[in-house]
Amino acid sequence: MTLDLNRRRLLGGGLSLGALTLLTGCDVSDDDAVQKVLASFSRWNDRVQAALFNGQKLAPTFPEAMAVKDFRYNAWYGPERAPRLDPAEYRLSLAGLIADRRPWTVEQLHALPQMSQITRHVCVEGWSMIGKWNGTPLATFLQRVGADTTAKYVGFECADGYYEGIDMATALHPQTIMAFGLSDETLPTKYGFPFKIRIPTKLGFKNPKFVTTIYVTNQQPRGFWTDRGYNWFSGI
Ligand SMILES: Nc1nc2c(c(=O)[nH]1)N[C@H]1C(S)=C(S)[C@@H](COP(=O)(O)O)O[C@H]1N2
Ligand SMILES: [Mo]
Repeated sequence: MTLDLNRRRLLGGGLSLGALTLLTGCDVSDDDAVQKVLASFSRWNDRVQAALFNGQKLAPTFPEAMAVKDFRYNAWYGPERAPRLDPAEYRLSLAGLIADRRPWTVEQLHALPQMSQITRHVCVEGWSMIGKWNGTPLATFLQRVGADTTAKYVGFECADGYYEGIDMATALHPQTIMAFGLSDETLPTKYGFPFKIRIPTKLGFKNPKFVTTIYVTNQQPRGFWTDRGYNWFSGI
């Protein structure tokens, strides 16, 4: 399933995991195929990927019956060490190029308009899984707080010390959500309570959990796994 550069150029921003499946006949749920997709992600230079990213092209969605209820947990430590954030104490901090930087409570966050998505999460460790997440488009939230959406990036800091950042086109993408629920239930502790940023156009590690700060900036935010050698863009 080697796609040469010209074919990649032809595919342009339309290249998705679904398209790769069709073109290559590889089932991306197959671990070996996932590895090959991942290898092609890394070979592809960040800048080219960002330029080709189409802000409106949707990641594949799946029927409800394909959503896995017992979702796989992942972090660099075991689930028993996942931060337990007290819903009464928790506050989401806002920083950077945002007009209204008042902190948000869980109650306020849960009152935001919500949608659901059934999409595939792909982890660089070579597994993928379809899940159902409920939440608010990050674009809706950014507009609500008066974020400068002409800025280049949105960054995230997490209760476990993790950190990530995305370009504004990805932040405003209609499938990029603040996920408050998984499998129609409140997002459990280990999956990122009170919310994770769910981005089906990105690899799993660009989906930060236990988010405690959202900031808007023109400087490219660092990423936990990018600092450890993975591509910053890591998307489709
Ligand atoms: N805060 C935080 N977010 C994180 C991670 C982490 O270690 N800490 N791991 C990332 C990785 S590598 C993956 S695959 C997903 C796993 O999310 P899940 O536990 O909901 O499957 O979370 C991502 N977000
Ligand atoms: Mo991952």
